[in-house]
Amino acid sequence: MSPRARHLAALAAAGAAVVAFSGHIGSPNTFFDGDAGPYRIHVVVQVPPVVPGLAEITVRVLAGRADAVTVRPIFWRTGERGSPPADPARPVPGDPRLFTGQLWLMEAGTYNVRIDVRGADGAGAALVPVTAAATRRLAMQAPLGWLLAALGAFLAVGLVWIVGAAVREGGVPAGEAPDPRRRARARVAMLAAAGAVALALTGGRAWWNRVDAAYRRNLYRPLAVRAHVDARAGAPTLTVAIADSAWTSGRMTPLTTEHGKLMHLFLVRLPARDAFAHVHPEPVDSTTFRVRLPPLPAGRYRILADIVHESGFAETLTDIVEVPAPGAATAPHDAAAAPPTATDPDDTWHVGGADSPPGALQTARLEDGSTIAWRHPPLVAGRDAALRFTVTGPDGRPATLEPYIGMLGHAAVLRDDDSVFVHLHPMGSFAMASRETLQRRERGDTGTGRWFRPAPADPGAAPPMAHHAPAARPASAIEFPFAFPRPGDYRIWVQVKRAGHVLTGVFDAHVGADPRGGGRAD
Ligand SMILES: [Cu+2]
Repeated sequence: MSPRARHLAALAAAGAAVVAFSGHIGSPNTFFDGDAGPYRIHVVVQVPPVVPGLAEITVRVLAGRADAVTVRPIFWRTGERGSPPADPARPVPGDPRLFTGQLWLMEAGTYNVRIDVRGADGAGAALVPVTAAATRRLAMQAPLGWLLAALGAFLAVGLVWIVGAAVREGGVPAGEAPDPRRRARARVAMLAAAGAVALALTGGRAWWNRVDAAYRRNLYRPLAVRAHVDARAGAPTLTVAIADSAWTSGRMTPLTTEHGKLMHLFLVRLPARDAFAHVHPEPVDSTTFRVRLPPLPAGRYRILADIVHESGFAETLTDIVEVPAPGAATAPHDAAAAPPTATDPDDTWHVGGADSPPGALQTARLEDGSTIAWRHPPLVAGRDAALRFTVTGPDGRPATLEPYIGMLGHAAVLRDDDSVFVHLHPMGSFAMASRETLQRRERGDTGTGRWFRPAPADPGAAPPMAHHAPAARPASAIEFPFAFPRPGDYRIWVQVKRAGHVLTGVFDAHVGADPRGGGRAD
């Protein structure tokens, strides 16, 4: 089938539409801030409503004299050699620093979008991972269904009628009536035509149902997990088990590390969202992860676990757990398993809500007496605007931030109904590991070849195409490229590190609807 025909078939399948998925929940678009050689660029990839489908990409050149930008999607399995040539991105009239282009994403899975920038400052390239997956099947709207049914009936009846008229009156001179023999033949022909139409409709229906069933089978669902907390001897331990045949059957590529961890797990207390933790469970076996919990207040918690597969596919697994009161012993679920002995020094937690209500200037007090501030215009769904936070020390001077888990800052964004969750860092909204695994594949290395364990350090590895520029220079401000996908109320936990301590600032955001009607991503 040609790409176009497949595209049409995908569209035809029960009026189905797909949205691509970026490894987070409910926020499909990818944001990137980084370097393409001598140029500093900001990239937004709006993933297509169908796969195969067209992604919209905008590239803003923030620094450097650029005059040409090309974009190229590289699928993880086919690599650079099996990918289509680069397409030019067109400059936007009236804005010489903005370029837009379109990319065909032909298959569900992870792509590296290669962005090449050329101009007076030379040539540079950046890779932005984009994940496309079908996540939804839309029902056909009733009025459209009735309209199509009426048109179809008109065509079917019309075809039978035309066959009858052709046989009955085809050879009859104008003005003469057809004889009874012709009329009888016409009736037989109409019967045959009706039979043929009925067969074609039945066949079409079978084809339609088959395409629809295949589409439903391939709908993206995050891996199912089962999580529970054991509290023995005052050391509550969280166990997360991947309980999904897609994983246990070994059909998926193993996991790889993101910033040195196989799993980044966030806990948020329900319903008030007044307790938060960011922990890193360690693998116990091929399906089970375990971590000693920090001293969190008792209650029900939403867990959100970010993982990245070696295919570059990033996803967020979620469940709800009950954390017991300190000192309360629960019946152990798994008496044989010993709790982990060490606690990851990068595990952090914070108890408390936002210090200031949503507004143009919001501040939060941090544990060490410093202050984090967020100044922003009114927030609008779908509007691309970086979230920028500044940190001031207790002495009122700009604080010097240190990298925390490889990045100058981390932000966890959660909508009040849990329908949107994003883990942001200053480079953007994607998993760094998605890009690294695709680059490793590009060098001919298909993976670790070992079940599940993190890849060993690779001395032959080429340096990543864009370095972690924000972490290289001291700063008191951090910026996360992002656009809230939908209107609503969000809570944001911003994590920075200062003088060796990880500090968490909590903010509430009220996001309005785009008056032009955009910003819908559900
Ligand atoms: Cu983490």
